[in-house]
Amino acid sequence: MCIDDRCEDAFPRFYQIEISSVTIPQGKLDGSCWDEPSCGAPDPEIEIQLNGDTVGELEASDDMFTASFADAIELQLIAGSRLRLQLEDEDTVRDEEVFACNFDPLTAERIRDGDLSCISDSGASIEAIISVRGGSDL
Ligand SMILES: [Ca+2]
Ligand SMILES: [Ca+2]
Repeated sequence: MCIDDRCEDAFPRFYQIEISSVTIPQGKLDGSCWDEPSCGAPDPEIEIQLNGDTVGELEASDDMFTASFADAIELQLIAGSRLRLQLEDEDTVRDEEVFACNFDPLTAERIRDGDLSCISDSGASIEAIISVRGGSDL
């Protein structure tokens, strides 16, 4: 991949993933509420899985249908890595999965594009970008 006229292999390399925003539908697929009592709004959380292992979690404020995440996750990626961005409603006992973006594998083309966003039929969405850690300092 090429950054500022310098071209290097895309893998292995450190990348950072930023979640710019997420949207959670008003109810679950079966029509029930995210949180009881009183049909509370969900508590957005992003779990990042690499090759099936959880490698990072980002939490937003509680009780929101849309959220953004200030922190970024840094990951070392090798060729053929499977990346999953899982949007959840954080719960006391067990978090509820809302929706996930899967990249199997995460390709150099996708990284060059920089966009890891995806959207579900039910209206859930994750807007995410991936960039080389340190950006133009390479
Ligand atoms: Ca819940
Ligand atoms: Ca919750």
